[in-house]
Amino acid sequence: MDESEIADRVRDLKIETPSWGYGNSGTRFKTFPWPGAARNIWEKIDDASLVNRLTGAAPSVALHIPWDRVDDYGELKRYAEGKGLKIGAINPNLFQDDSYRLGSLCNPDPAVREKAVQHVIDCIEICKKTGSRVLSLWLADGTNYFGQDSLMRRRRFLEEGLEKIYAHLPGDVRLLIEYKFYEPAFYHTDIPDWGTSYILCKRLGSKAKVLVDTGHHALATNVEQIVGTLLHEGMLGGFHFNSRNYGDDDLVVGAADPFQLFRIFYQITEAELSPETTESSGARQIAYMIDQSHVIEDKIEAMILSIQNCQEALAKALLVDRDGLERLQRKGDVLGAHEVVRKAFLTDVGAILEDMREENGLPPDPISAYRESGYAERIAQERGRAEGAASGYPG
Ligand code: PSV
Ligand code: MN
Repeated sequence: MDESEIADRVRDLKIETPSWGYGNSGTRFKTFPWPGAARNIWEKIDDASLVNRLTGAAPSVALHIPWDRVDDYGELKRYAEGKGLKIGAINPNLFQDDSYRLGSLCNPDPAVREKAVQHVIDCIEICKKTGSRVLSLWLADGTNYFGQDSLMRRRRFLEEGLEKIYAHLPGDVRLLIEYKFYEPAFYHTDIPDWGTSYILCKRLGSKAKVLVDTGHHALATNVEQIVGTLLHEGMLGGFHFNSRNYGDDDLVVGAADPFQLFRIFYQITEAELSPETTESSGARQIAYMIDQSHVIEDKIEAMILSIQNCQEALAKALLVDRDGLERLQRKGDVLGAHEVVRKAFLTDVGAILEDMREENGLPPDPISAYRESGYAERIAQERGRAEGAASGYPG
């Protein structure tokens, strides 16, 4: 692929940023108030809008309900549109109510299960009011001790709840089901892995797809293989991008392991560019989303850097000489084939990205543009330091 084709494809990559990444958040040890951190959804939209203006790549913002609850969602939609943004995925919060101690959709108490289903249905209404096309579901459900509850009974409850939710989905809204192998539950989680999420989605129907959060796997899991498998099955709905060294660290995308991010994007480009899989893989419908919580770093800069790292990984993946690689693969030239992808990864794509940005009227170096804009100083002065977590997670 030549440089101008690479630039065009990278320009088309749109990545959603999460409202909660703009507010204060912390660890279970401490939430450090960041000067100027957004205190409410309106300020989060202001910050997301700046990220979009500087990168040209983040035209939507995900909401978490109730953290971002407002009285008038039509007004919120119009406010976002006035700032050049769309409302993206709606994330129902099924983990912060006292009644969810033993779970939400899998709770042993039918009244709690019903309440959880109703909350998700309310969020579907928010999708309709905001024009959102994605309902993104993550459950904190699980148990801490063997024997605490019946795993199979919980599974039946889960299926029943999801069926009720799915029945309310409008035709143009997709349900993305996220998995996570631990935390906050420590013995089992009810949707631990992509396979469970896949089975649940398959039972529901074609509007349900799997959401891969890159931080939700055991260490040493081959995440790009999961991505490839889901693309093969046409079941990859979207990503929550972030990076991690240990657990679900929610660090800047590509910071901990840029090579893994490249390997993930390579799978996507392979599915997109092979005529046999372009359509069947659903690669063009993938919802690219960031899911980060910034504890000690500048939240806006972290978001810009995450987007740049995705663009870089995609550009490098597109550099791979596919025909040459396939010839070497078929010949069984193990290290020859490896060298093709390694070379692409090690190529500096900075100039391609800078030219692409300039051609599209964007600052060639969005981070410097942000640092020089005075925005951080201005919001620090106007908003001050809000105590506690604005997002409500964790705090
Ligand atoms: C859970 O760890 C998760 O990845 C889910 O996507 C949540 O909605 C998100 O983090 C924010 O808490
Ligand atoms: Mn996530």
